[in-house]
Amino acid sequence: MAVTETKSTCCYCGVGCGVIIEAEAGKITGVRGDPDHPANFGRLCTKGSTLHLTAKPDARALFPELRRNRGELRQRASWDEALDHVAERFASIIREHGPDAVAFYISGQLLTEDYYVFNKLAKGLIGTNNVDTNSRLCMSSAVAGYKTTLGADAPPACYEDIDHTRCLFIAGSNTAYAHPILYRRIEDARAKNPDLKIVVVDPRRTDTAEAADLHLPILPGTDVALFNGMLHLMLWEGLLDTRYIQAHTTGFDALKNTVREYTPKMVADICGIKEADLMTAAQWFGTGPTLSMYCQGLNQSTSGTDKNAALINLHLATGQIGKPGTGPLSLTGQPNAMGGREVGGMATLLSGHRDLANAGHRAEVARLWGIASVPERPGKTAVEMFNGLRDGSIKAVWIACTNPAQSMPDLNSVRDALGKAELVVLQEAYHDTETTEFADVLLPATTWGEKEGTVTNSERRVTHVRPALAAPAEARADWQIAVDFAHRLGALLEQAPVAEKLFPYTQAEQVFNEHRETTRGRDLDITGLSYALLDAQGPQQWPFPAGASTGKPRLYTDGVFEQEDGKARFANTLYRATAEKTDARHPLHLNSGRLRDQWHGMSRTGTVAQLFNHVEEPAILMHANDMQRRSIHHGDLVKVSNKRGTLILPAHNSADMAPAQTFIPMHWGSQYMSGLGVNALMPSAFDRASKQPELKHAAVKVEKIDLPWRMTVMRTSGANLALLQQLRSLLAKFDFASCGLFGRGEGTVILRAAHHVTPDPAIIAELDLLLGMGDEVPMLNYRDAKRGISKRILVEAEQVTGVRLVGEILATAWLKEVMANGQFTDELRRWALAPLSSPPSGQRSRGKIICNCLDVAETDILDIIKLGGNLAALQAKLKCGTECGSCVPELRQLVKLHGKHEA
Ligand SMILES: Nc1nc2c(c(=O)[nH]1)N[C@H]1C(S)=C(S)[C@@H](COP(=O)(O)OP(=O)(O)OC[C@H]3O[C@@H](n4cnc5c(=O)[nH]c(N)nc54)[C@H](O)[C@@H]3O)O[C@H]1N2
Ligand SMILES: Nc1nc2c(c(=O)[nH]1)N[C@H]1C(S)=C(S)[C@@H](COP(=O)(O)OP(=O)(O)OC[C@H]3O[C@@H](n4cnc5c(=O)[nH]c(N)nc54)[C@H](O)[C@@H]3O)O[C@H]1N2
Ligand code: SF4
Ligand SMILES: [Mo]
Repeated sequence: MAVTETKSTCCYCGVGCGVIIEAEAGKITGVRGDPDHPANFGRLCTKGSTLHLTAKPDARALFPELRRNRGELRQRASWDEALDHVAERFASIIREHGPDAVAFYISGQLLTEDYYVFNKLAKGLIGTNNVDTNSRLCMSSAVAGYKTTLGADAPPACYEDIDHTRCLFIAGSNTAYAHPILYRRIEDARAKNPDLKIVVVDPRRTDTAEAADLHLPILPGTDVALFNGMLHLMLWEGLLDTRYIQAHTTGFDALKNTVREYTPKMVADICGIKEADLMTAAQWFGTGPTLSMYCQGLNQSTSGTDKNAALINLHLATGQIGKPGTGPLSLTGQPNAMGGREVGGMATLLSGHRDLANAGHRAEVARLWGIASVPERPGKTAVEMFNGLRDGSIKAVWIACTNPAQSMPDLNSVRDALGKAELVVLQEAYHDTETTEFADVLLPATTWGEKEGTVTNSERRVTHVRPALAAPAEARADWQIAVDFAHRLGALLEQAPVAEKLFPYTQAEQVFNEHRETTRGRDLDITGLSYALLDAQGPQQWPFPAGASTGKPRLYTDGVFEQEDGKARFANTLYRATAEKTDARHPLHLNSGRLRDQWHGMSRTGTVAQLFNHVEEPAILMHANDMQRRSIHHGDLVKVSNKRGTLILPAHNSADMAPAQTFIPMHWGSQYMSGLGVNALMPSAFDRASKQPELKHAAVKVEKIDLPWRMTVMRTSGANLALLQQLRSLLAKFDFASCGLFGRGEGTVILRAAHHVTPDPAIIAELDLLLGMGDEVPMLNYRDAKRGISKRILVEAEQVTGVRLVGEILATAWLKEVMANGQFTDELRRWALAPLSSPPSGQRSRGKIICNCLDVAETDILDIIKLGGNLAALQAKLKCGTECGSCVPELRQLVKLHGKHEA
């Protein structure tokens, strides 16, 4: 069978790397970076380079499923049954309660074509603006920040500016983890240009911060004060470009008045940083050329729009925009957050960067779509939409390509809302997510490697996404599902001809061509693009109007902005504290965000064993003093709580955290741990302008919790994913539990659990049955009932394939190594049958895997560093950091922390 190669994109982050997918006999067998793609020139990070390992049907949603009544289990159904049911329910709700009683909650991971069709379905056919997306949790403050200042939602800079800048100002972005291939470009630029200064603004000492020339560990939420304080200093130091301000902007005087108050002393106090550092930042920024990059540390905040605007103010005031090496470059999170904004797939936007609130824009869109009007009433944004479901004003919700029961803030209310909804339709590529539990109808969607369409990355670059395989089983493309539904709903609403006319598409390309037309004459004009051109000339940046031969790498080079008078507007930004203050009862800040090797709710990355090797279990990161004060040791279980919820998980001591601050990764939800994950604790308070919720800050209490009964289970089976799926049903039966994979290849399933008493033996019996490690199975079995200790070791064909430790789990780390090796040794036999529970002496575990590509562990790395080795020595001896490079920032940090410093 011949191997086919298909050019496409990575489906993870907004860097938008090009990939070449290798497929053989109907299976994806490999992936590599596309050397011709201008986002990555052939490189991929740990997540991108393991994409082919996620292409397996085991965890996928493959057939439609339906339940007609709550309380029943969903049953497999045909597409006709499923879609007719949904159409009938939607039609009856719309007839009885009006179009605003239904809603669509979609995703920045959809392709532009998918997005376009959903938006048109809601606004064009049904007549509601209730279409919002997970981009509300992600980019809406960036959109609002750009629009209030520059007049249009367009990142003005490009990746190449990294090579031309002298000050890279990174705020609220852990680029090394979240946009790794962009970070590789930063490392390259630094190597080439020793004058390049990197400033990182982040309350946490992330790998990105660690590598910076200046880290400003500001207190959570104080960015506006910082940026205003920098402007204050730049003003006094004569670092402003007054000619630029005069010629190209308005509103400076009001802002000048405001920032007068932001004295260095006051700002240093608010932000918790040194005045001298503030001065350095202002000087470097003001001298420039300065390129800023920012992400969720700015966006996910009740002052997210102001944070964005206050940073853009600095670029305008210093004239650092529209020139090489300058500009405010908002990093988009999801692969197609930009595309979603382009088609206006949100409750407040319309196609082609138009505004819902603008009557002229509404008329234009209605004309383009050939309908009388588009609805005027603003739609509900994400948090409001789930509130609407809870209070009954919205009866039905259609969710596509996002997992709100895991990713929305204040999960207990969100789950309450989903439980109360009359109808929940979920269009998913994977079978088990936190949201699947609430779905009355599950519609199987195609995903990475199977879809066609386009995406736009952080630098406005559009790439043609191509399928390498046909759809598996009965899965269908997202846009096709929406089109099929539109025809059925149209018929029921006696609007069949309208629906036919609005949704004539049989190919993704037709959708693209229609979307293209809506951009004519707009800031993002792409009338010069086509699938054929993208295929022939590669990915292109917008604007790319008809007749152009290339897109525009930079915007506003002429100093003319998208505001009516052509001038950019300074926003008069005032610092406001975060919505939720810490106090005596909830004294700690809770922050959250991403890990290097996991993606959001882990439906995809959670199927790949090696992606757990870097960080294997959920934990709350804390400062040593905060732990000490509470008598918490590294690894102890703690209870984290506030008025919205509770979460039990291990506490880890982390030098990255400032006192009184804690961090929980966003990835673990109820599919991978007991409890709902960090969003049980996050507030749904949102920014007034952008409606983006504050997912980066909550006030919490942390207490040590004593759960004496402990268990670790590990099993290598031929059907890991199926086992993982079954184990999930047991997670909630323990006070604490987490499950996942580890190792290489298919890896090993692991379940850790703790409970305040010995659990019901029936639960353990059920577990044993799932594991195939019941009493009837011959295996090594040591039991000390008095001490409550038991050890079971399953050996199959000379390989250790199962371990179950109860009561005492000290040997877990060692046994993980044993399992990963597989080899059954005498030493293991002796240990298994002895009362001893700690690992045999001299046995150490490899610890965290730092280099995922070459499987290099922390312990081996530290050995070399302690002998005086530097990064080059590590790369030469262990080869770590020589493949995708994602671990290089961490290797540098380890050398810095543990190396022998030259005297
Ligand atoms: N590995 C990985 N990469 C991803 C993703 C993933 O799931 N996994 N998701 C993608 C998506 S959708 C997104 S949106 C991006 C997000 O990319 P990033 O925004 O870079 O990632 P986060 O970890 O969410 O948050 C960034 C930093 O904001 C800091 N922060 C918290 N509060 C504040 C504050 O008040 N001020 C400032 N200045 N900083 C603060 C946090 O400490 C954190 O280090 O990542 C994308 N890339
Ligand atoms: N505490 C906290 N919460 C956060 C954040 C944070 O920093 N902290 N970040 C927020 C941000 S920035 C974001 S972007 C959100 C992300 O939150 P979500 O959007 O909920 O995250 P994902 O897990 O990526 O969900 C995408 C879903 O789509 C499915 N899927 C994959 N491909 C396809 C496809 O082609 N079609 C369809 N129909 N389905 C598909 C996947 O299986 C997955 O379940 O989380 C937000 N929540
Ligand atoms: S940086 Fe990594 S996750 Fe992001 S697009 Fe590139 S390969 Fe994918
Ligand atoms: Mo995001």
